[in-house]
Amino acid sequence: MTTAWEEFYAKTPKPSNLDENEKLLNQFIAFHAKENTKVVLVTSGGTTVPLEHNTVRFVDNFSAGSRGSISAENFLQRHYAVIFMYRVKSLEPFSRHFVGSRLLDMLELTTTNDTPSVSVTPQYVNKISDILKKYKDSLNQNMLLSISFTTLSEYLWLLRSACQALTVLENRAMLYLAAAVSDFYIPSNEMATHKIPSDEPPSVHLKLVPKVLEPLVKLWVPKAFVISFKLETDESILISKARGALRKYSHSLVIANMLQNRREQVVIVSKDNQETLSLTSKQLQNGEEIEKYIVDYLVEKHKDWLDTKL
Ligand code: PAZ
Repeated sequence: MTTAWEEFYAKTPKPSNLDENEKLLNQFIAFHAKENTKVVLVTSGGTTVPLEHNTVRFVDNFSAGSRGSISAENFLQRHYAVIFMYRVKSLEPFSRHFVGSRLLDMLELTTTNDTPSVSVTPQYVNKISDILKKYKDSLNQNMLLSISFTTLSEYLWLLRSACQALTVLENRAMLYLAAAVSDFYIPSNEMATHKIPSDEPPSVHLKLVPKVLEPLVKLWVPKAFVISFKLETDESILISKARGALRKYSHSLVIANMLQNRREQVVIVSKDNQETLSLTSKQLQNGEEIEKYIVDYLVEKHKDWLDTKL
């Protein structure tokens, strides 16, 4: 019998740039297989579900990409090579520090004899050069590969390809699945071709997205250290949902977070334990980010787990 996820891939056309992305993934992973580096796949940002093939409208999933982009920087800091799989226009490592008009606010314009010149305001030179150095180093040392998606189907195709490419690294691969992935979608063969007319209320029939964590853990990267995320708005069901996911998919850890306080608290749930990581209001005021503590925790857990595989 065909499973829901097999049916999804059989019926959903693959993205036109998938072959190119697979090439980049294979080159990056082959390099790190030789170097013996640990590699983490960080997924980040929300997926869209188009309502029309010629898309004017879509349903979007909430996520700015903060969790993923901050975590990616912290994994690099801990010497992991990072595959950053992100939603187009969501936050990216390093450039996230300069979004909106922040970069412009750090620059000065002077004009001498009608000739304009631009420089960094002295108080920001250290900050910019520090971030720029880390960014350039991560590219020059081939430690960061960024690949992007927008729609749910692009995400699911890319995720499978990334997982399959990571198999060669066996236990050295970590998956950090922070993207906010749609639970509902319209199958390609049921989607309107053109813009849905607005002369009467449309009837939109959404189907459940197949839970790909199951084949991911069992078939695509069975030896990897896999961490999924669980986002809820009702605290009373958060931990039971996280435990339910662990029971169902038997992966390594679930990071449970509430929409309302996700920047300051997460609970890391394992089969027989749960640990709360939180920031004090003073730490928050000082600009500390919880992702540093999450990544430190995971790096240690990955190390302990690798030791059990020797
Ligand atoms: O990207 P962001 O920092 O705004 O939000 C991060 C998050 C809440 C999307 C992430 O921590 C998360 O829980 N991702 C999984 C969401 C889900 O349960 O589908």
